[in-house]
Amino acid sequence: MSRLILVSNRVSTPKARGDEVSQGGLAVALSAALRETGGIWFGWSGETIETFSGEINRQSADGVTIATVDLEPQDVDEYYNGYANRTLWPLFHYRIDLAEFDLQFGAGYERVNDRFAATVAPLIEPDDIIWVHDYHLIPLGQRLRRKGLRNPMGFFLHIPWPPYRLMTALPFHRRLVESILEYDVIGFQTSEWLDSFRHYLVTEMGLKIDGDILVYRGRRIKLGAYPIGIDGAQLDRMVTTHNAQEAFKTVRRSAPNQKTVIGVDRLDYSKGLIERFQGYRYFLEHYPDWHSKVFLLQIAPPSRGEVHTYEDIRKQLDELSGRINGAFAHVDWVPIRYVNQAYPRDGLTGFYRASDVALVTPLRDGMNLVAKEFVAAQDPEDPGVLILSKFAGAAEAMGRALLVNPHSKEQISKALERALTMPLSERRDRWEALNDVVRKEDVTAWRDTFLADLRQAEDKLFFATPP
Ligand code: GDG
Repeated sequence: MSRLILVSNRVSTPKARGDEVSQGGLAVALSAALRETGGIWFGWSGETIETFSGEINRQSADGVTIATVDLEPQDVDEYYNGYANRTLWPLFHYRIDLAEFDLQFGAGYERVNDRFAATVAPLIEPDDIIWVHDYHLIPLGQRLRRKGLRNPMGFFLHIPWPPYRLMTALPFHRRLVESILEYDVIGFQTSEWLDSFRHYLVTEMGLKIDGDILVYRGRRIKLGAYPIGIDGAQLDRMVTTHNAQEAFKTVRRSAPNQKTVIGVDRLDYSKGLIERFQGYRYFLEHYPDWHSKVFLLQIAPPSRGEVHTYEDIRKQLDELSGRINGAFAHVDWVPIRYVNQAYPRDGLTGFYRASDVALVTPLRDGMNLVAKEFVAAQDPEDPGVLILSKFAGAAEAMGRALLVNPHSKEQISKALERALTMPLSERRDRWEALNDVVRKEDVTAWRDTFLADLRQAEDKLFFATPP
């Protein structure tokens, strides 16, 4: 089988071999695929260097090479903090009000994609297949093609694809979309994001799509939805570890007569944390019987601190959680425990298991793995209840969760009351259905389906040489 070349903005390097605590399911699954065929995982080191040199930091083991490059501070500002996280991220998460359109960002984005292409191209052999990840690197395939590479290339977008009209608000949107059409397989998390992409192709570009195949300039491109998932077996192992059990006991002992509602999110405006806290406050106002009997444990490790909108949301959340606690707390009860630190993955699974309800209420989310991790970590005899935003990609297959509109404090509040009083038989029934989905649509299925399609491109089933 041909070697696999993975390219993503950041590369996951395990601290130790088989270290499950430092590597998430996605990294483990991709590393395993690399080990099967041999290959390279390429990306930014996370380090900066005064002048870009293209010098590669390498680490090789088991036929797999981890290769990274350092970027200039200006690259990081314009490409990573700029175009990726201040333009595409907000726009693709429907926050056009937060999107910044700056020519310098676009120039930096293209420059870094060129730099990535120039650095990785010499490492690629003619028989390799290439899999590029996420919004940071949309034009990479095109840049590799310009260097004469004819390898099968696939692209997977981890975040939503915005509706047609929103996409056209991006200056030079067509240039970005044309670059994506250099791949042979283009994958999205859900059929909703895929439909938005198709809508753009048909309406804006007048293209015809035959089933899931787009014929573009004489080439056949496969378009698909590939829902990402978790590694269920990894989670099962983690939940039985000492750390997980300690974390479980810490939560249970800290409030023996209270129910636990958990939220776990990167501190990001797309995760709907403000709306979640407001929904929880509404619940406390309307169901006073629950005072002293429930608390919300919100774990929210800060991310992207260099982008000012993230500072803003952090301030708002500090204030709102403080105000809610100030208004409702008693000497022996704090309604929100708002924690701004990251926990090790194994401890996190203990928190999930100790919780009665999870509030997963993003305003928009490509998929959302927390929803799946919470379900997989439950005790089958006495499972907790998942409250899930209908705007998370995960909702497409997890219809047995309590689905809510995350903008509606009434719906969040009602769902909380329903979840906290749900009879055991209903909890089990819903959990079994959800757990089936989580175990079936797991990270291995995601990876293997995508790679199978990419290998079909290799066999020229989708991929045809221009006439
Ligand atoms: C993007 C897309 C898509 C969270 N807190 C801690 C911690 N986490 C872990 C969770 C989970 C991961 O981070 C977050 O994944 P999500 O899927 O929820 O969200 P994004 O980070 O926005 O990811 C998303 C995903 O890519 C995959 O395609 O699902 O839609 O936005 O695994 O457990 N991990 C540790 N400590 C924490 O405190 N160790």
